[in-house]
Amino acid sequence: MLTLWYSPTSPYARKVRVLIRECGLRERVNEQVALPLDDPAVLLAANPLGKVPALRLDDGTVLYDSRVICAWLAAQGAAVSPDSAYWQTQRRAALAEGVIDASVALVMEGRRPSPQRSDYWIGRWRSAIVRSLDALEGEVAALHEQIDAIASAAALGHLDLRHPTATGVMGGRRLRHGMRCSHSGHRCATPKRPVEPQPTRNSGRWLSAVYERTRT
Ligand SMILES: N[C@@H](CCC(=O)N[C@@H](CS)C(=O)NCC(=O)O)C(=O)O
Repeated sequence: MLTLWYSPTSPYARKVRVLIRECGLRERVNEQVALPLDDPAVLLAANPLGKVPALRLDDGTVLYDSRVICAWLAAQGAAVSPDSAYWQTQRRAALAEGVIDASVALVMEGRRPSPQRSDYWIGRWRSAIVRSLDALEGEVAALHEQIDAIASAAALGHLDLRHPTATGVMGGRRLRHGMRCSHSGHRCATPKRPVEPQPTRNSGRWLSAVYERTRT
């Protein structure tokens, strides 16, 4: 049985729920309400961005965001559909893109006159970034030369560019290390003494080059 976490008013979730019905998959999906602003533990565990919708598949893996879920649903009837690795790559790309969204939102919020700034949203975006960098760090070995790795490098590059004093707080140390990206303002370099397991297949040099390109 698939599980979809959704909020009744979310247009992203609604899109997914309509497609579930259009694809004739309603019987296969257990739809569970999860109100994101309440930070339900089950949703945070499913999606470190803390957003709905999120879809747990039969094998226990989870997909988000709504575009990835919709693409997966649409592929279910197809004679040939991409394998699980493809969907997890798309899901990681969505995770990194969510970090970018939160990082950009923090910049925009910072440009508002201070009485108009929302500590509540600043706190939510920061928490989402911390959780998501943690999750990406846990998967650094899976970041190959694909869109998820590019989006992760772009996310780190934006965090370093726009929040240079906060990157330590927001984390990503192991992710940077795995991707061999240095912290705020320095060239990406291979660390002198590796202290963390290195990714099995990805090319640190390639990722460093991508990261550098996000900084120019
Ligand atoms: N790009 C995401 C956007 C999902 C999204 O922003 N969902 C909102 C509900 S409409 C949410 O969960 N917000 C919680 C938050 O921003 O912390 C998608 O397509 O699924």
